[in-house]
Amino acid sequence: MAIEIIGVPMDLGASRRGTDMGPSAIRYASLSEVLRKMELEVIDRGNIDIPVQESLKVDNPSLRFINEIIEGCLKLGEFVSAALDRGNFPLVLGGDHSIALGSLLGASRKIPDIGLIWMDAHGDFNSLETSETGNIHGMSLASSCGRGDAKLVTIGGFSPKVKEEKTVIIGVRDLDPEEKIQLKQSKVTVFSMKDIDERGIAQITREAIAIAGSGGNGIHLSFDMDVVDPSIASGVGTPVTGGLNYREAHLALELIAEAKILKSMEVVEVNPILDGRANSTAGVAVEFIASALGKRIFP
Ligand code: DIR
Ligand code: MN
Ligand code: MN
Ligand code: MN
Repeated sequence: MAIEIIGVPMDLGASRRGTDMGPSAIRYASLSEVLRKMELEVIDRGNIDIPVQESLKVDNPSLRFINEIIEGCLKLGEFVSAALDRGNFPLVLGGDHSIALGSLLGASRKIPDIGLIWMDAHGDFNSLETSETGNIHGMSLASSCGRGDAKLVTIGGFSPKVKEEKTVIIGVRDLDPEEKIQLKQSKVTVFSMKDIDERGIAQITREAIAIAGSGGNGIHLSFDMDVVDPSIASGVGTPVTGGLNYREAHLALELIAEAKILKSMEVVEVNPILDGRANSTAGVAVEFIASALGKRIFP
C-alpha cells in the first residue's frame, strides 16, 4: 500500500483567497520526506486542475462557483477512486472544504457504508436555505449526507455519500443559527469543544471511532485545520478561538491510527498567505498527517 498524494488547489468554496496555495504549502513543509522517513511508500499525483478565481464570474451568489466546484470534485472523485482501486491510500491536500464532496464521492463509491470523522471548528452543515455566505465549503458535509441543493447532493450520481448515523463531527464551536437546527435534527453525532473540555479528547475520539467505524468497513477522515486553536494554526481562512490544542489534536489522530480503520484522509483550509509565522500551519499539518498515518512517539 502506498500513500497517494492528491493536491486540490481550490479556493472557490470560501470567501478568502489563498487556500489554493494549500497543497504547495504542505508539500513545501516536507510532507513526502516525513512520510518516507516513516517507511511509507509515497506517490505524488500532483494537483487537480482547478480554475483560478480571477478568471471566473460569480453566476450564482447563493451557491458561489457551484459549477466549477462540482467539476473539480468530479475529477477529484476519479483520483480518489483510482487510488483505492490500486489498493493505495488517498491523501487529499486542500484546498477549501468544498473538496470533501469529491473525496467522499471517490471514497464512498469504492467503500460501501464508509464512516466519516469530520474534525472542524464548523459544522459545514449549511444548505442554500441556511447559509449566510453562499460559500459551498460551509455546505459540504450536509450535501454529502444528502441534504441541500440537488446538484451538490447527487454529485457522481448517487446519494448519500455517508450515512448520518456513521458521521461524527469533532471540535465544533461555530455554527450558524439555522445550521445548528439542521444539525440537531439530523442523526449526525456532534462532539463540540464543550464535550471535549468536559470528557477529554481521548474518550471523545474512542466514541467517534466506535460510531464511525461500526460495521468494520473503515472511515474517511476529513480534517479542517481550523479545528485546532488559531495559536497553533493561524494560516486558515476562518479561525475560531478555543480550538483543540496541539497535543489534543495529535492524540485524536494517534488513536484513529491505532484503531486501523482509516481508508482515506483529507487536510483542508490551509491558507499560507494568512499564516502568522511563515508556513507554520502547513508544518503543523504535516505533523498531524504523520500521526494519522501511524507515527508514534514511542513504539
Ligand atoms: C460559515 C463558515 N458557517 C459558512 N464556514 C466554514 O460560510 O457557512 N468555515 N466552513 O471554515
Ligand atoms: Mn470545514
Ligand atoms: Mn472550518
Ligand atoms: Mn460561521
